[in-house]
Amino acid sequence: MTERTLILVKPDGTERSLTGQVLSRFEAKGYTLVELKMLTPSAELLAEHYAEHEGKPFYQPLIDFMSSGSVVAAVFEGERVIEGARTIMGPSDPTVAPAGTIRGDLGRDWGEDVQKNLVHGSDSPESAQREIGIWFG
Ligand code: IDP
Ligand code: MG
Repeated sequence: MTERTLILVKPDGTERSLTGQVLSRFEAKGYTLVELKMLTPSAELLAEHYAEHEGKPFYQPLIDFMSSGSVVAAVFEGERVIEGARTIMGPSDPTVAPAGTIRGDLGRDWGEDVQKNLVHGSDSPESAQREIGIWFG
């Protein structure tokens, strides 16, 4: 099967009415949208999703932020979509994310304990399979 990745439009993205702009970048690149839904995720779901970050200083602020509003969860499909989506997103810190990336063009630092950077994308085939199971299983 063609590669798949989990994309999330985070609560800052839905709150700022940027859902369409964020998703359109993956579509415009040529990847295929195969699953889509909107929800306010529970702390339990987010603890599973972000298990690798437990114990880090930004962990609880991250869980609080991600459960604070609507999240749009999507699955995109295509050859090398995991790597390609990460390129489109840009690095985690929106202040230094290059222009042309989602985080670089649409994100900024808001002086909070967690970086609000609009979008999540799986970082490996193992993560993608695990995360798609969590959000769409
Ligand atoms: P990623 O989303 O680019 O894969 P991760 O390292 O997996 O970045 O971190 C998950 C999320 O946690 C980030 O997208 C960001 O919202 C937040 N985060 C990561 N590192 C920091 C940090 O050093 N300070 C504040 N928030 C952070
Ligand atoms: Mg990550």
